[in-house]
Amino acid sequence: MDNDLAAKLARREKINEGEQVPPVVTTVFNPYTEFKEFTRKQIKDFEKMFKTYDVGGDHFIDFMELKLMMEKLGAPQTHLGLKEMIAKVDEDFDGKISFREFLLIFRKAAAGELEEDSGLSQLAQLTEISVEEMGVGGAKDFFEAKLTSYNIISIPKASCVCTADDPTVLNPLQTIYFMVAI
Ligand SMILES: [Ca+2]
Repeated sequence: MDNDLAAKLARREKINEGEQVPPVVTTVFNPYTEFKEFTRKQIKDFEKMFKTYDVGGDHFIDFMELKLMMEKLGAPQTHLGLKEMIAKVDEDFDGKISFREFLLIFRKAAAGELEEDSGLSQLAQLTEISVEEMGVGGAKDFFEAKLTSYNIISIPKASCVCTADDPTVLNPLQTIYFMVAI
């Protein structure tokens, strides 16, 4: 049984026994209180950046989006390198980067916790430069162009981008849906 369900059942049991039980508070991630080391402006900028790279708009940066992001930043990573980048901040083990996990990259960078020249350290350094240079709109254009080129060039050879045993990578058919959805 998952913890949430167990907690709910335990609470229901207490209510049935006539006990006073405080209401269950659902914790919503609040970047401003959880990441107090960043200014509101910085968090807004991180959020814009995150949304730019979250091409699919599902509030996560997944493997393929991270791959494109690193290419865009001029620091393309190997398949294994990308996996390692995600693993370093993937606190909920879902194989993709939430906005909270994205902020962890910059927290770790600021705290000097990232290995020099590691993928995440490059990401932290390069995103700052890239947003200043081209603005978020420019990055978005790049992704759209990139996806169009995937449409033309990569689909016939999709097997080289997609690994059958890798659930986080889209298969060619899903890639088509993914692009249509945009
Ligand atoms: Ca995650």
